[in-house]
Amino acid sequence: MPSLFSLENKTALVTGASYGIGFAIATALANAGASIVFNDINQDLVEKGEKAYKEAGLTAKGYVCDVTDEAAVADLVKKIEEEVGVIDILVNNAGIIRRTPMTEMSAADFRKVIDVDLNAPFIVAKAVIPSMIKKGGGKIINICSMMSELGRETVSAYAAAKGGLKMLTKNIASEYGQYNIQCNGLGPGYIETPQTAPLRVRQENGSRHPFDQFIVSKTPAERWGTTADLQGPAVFLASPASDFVNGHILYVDGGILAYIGKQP
Ligand code: NAP
Ligand code: GCO
Repeated sequence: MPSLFSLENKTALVTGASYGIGFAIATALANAGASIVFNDINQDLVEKGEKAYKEAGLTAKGYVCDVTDEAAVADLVKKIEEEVGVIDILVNNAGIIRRTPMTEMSAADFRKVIDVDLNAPFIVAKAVIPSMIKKGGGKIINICSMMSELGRETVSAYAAAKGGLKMLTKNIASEYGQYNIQCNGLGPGYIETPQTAPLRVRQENGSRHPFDQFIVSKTPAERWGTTADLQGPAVFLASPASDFVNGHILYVDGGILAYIGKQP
């Protein structure tokens, strides 16, 4: 009996997966048996990603594609279906953040974050669902955030996008569950990646960044997450083990959302 967590004979597209969380998730899906395809925004990043997968002993085919470009995404999905196969698993991972006080943020910057972090998951999901329906089902995993549930200073666009992504996840689950498509969110806590590097940079006196200390104090696990912490939950949401899990946001945050915080 194949494992409930086997992804053998499945094709998985992970967006923005040359490094960071996307790379870790794609690696886990590959180790569970999936064939990996990924995209990134330029050829250099795609080549960097393909080299990294090869060094990890994995095969992954990379494509250059800006996930906010609907025509480019349609071409990407067509090319993947011709060259690799129908996409069984989609991980909408590509994302950006802009940390600026809202009253100082330009509308253009706000729109850019919404475009990558919310509009693009819609665009890519819309492109892969028709073939999933024809094939008899599929898995969509949207990478949400603590900011799908909480706000904080300077991340208004990102929180609006990730909050919207939570509801887009629930709506895709509602609209396409009848076709055996499960759409769920994976909500990482604070994870050590290039995106959060500015929040962890050591101070001149060698002390940890105040935000670094703050996050550790707000996390029952008393540490930042690593991309490896996300691998098991991602395989679960991509596998038959989660066939009756739909519209759920699985938070992988070390307990941040459960914790009121240590008494001063
Ligand atoms: P990251 O290190 O910044 O990587 C994001 C990836 O997405 C990069 O490869 C980036 O390429 C790519 N990308 C950005 N815009 C794109 C576009 N328009 N088209 C195609 N690819 C694009 O971020 P990360 O920390 O790994 O985060 C990955 C996802 O997890 C994001 O959705 C993020 O919001 C989410 N998340 C992160 C954390 C965390 O603590 N790190 C926690 C919760 C959720 P470039 O290098 O060209 O930008
Ligand atoms: C920030 C961080 C967070 C993380 C993540 C938390 O500036 O607050 O970048 O937003 O990226 O989304 O789950």
